[in-house]
Amino acid sequence: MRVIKDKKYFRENLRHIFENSIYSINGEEFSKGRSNIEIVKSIIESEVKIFQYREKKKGKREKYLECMEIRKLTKDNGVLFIVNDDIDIALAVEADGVHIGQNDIPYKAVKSIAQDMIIGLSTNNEDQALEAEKIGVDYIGVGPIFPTTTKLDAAPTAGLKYLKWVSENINIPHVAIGGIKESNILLAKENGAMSYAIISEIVGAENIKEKVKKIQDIIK
Ligand code: 3NM
Repeated sequence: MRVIKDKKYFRENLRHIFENSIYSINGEEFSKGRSNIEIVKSIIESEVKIFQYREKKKGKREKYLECMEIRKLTKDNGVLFIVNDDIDIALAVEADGVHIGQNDIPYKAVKSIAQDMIIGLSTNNEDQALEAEKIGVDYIGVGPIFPTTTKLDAAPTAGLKYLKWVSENINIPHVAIGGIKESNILLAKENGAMSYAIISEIVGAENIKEKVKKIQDIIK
């Protein structure tokens, strides 16, 4: 029987889906001239199972149109699709989830309009992680693990110590983020990372499939 990978399936299997997985995020300015859609096709072909749409430079309409196309591609291939920040777009395209930051609309407000969605929250320290767990967030971002120039307003590097603390003290799924590369991902794994959110190292690779394969071989 073919499993229907809808929101309910993803919610019930979130931990399993996150464990030892790449969580790929787009970033067109680092993509060597390739469009977000081309990147999504490559990451799906590379068998990445979690994708977040994050776009800070485009207008709502363009983002919506890209997300419509990405929704179809991810649905057809059983990929968990999360939209960063834009709850309206996440709802309109029927994404599986939405990811918010500490300065966005608070979790409870998001939950009130997107009850059945997976909701992720970025955290940079222990207090934020404990609070996220307490209020019922589905998963947390943990970072920045390493210095990154991809996110201009990134918090100071939280480091491997924070990651290790989360792995030992927080029970909801988490994804390590910030400066993760093929060359340092083993350190994140050794410090308890459950999954790995990566922008520049993947979208900026000449050969995305080869890069993903190399990373998968390290984290599996
Ligand atoms: N959020 P790269 S770090 C989007 O710490 C984002 O919450 C972060 O990009 C956080 O893999 C980051 O190219 C950028 O370093 C990650």
